[in-house]
Amino acid sequence: MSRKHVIAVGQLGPIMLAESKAEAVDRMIAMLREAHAQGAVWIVFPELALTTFFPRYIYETPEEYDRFFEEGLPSPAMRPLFAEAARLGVGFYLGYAEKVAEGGRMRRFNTSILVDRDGTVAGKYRKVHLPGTSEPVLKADFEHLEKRYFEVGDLGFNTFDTSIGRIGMCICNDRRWPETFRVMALQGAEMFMLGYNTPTRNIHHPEPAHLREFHHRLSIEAAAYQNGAWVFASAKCGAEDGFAMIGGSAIVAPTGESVARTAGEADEVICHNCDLGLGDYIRRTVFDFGRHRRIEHYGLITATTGVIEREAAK
Ligand code: CDV
Repeated sequence: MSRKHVIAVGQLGPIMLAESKAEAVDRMIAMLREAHAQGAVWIVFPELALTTFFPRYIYETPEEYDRFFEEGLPSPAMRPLFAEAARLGVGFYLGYAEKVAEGGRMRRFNTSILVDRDGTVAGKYRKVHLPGTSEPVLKADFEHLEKRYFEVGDLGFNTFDTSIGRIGMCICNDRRWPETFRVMALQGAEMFMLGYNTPTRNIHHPEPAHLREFHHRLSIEAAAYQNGAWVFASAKCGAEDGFAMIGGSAIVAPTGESVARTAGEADEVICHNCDLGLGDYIRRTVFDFGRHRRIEHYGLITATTGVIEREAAK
């Protein structure tokens, strides 16, 4: 069986607060069709792809923010996308805000799904590394309140066997953490798919703007190489009601090289004919985990979160 597939990334330009989910879905369907016309069998859409990046705003009650969330799979808003993707035989990754009744209470997560080429849901992931705060910082003209609106994901970093191969998922900030990818690579992930919304300005520290895109690229290229797997990273970007977010959506080969990148900050499709065998030599040689990993020295990775305090030497 051929292990080559044309896979696409469907970057979204800005979605304004006033824009409807139906409009966002129409834009994704247009990109789905474009990807299909280029021979793609799968397309990766961004994090929270149905609405503006609402965690930048302060809302007090669920009555105010529940309009950004989806219930059920497919949710009513997603149905046209599911239908068109199944008709074309194109699988997809989609990020959305999930609201679900579980354990006798209402829960909310920053979630992504994999939908296979026949329209069946092949996997679900709930974002683990939630950035920002739960209370407003109030020093900036926008906030990053993911910890206010979402619970930490409870599904772990799994991999999913699909019609095109074994896929692992993560979301935005997760890509900055090497643990994310290694856990999935240890389960044989051949592809990592992720969406992101990365504000151009770091509200926690006055960082030069160019570093935002550099750190994004550094993270996904390192993840691909260090795990011998493909990375597909899809931005929602541009200025949403004046709040700028980086573009730089990319397809990264297991060699760590970006083989396709978006050029702008609008809706844009990039595709690449991906050889899933390309990472085999990396996983057989320098990153042959079974031969070279030294887990007896990695205990601290799961034993502590922060740096261990040590008395200063006299
Ligand atoms: N949506 C995100 O997770 N954004 C973060 C920002 C806050 C740094 C990111 O890692 O891109």
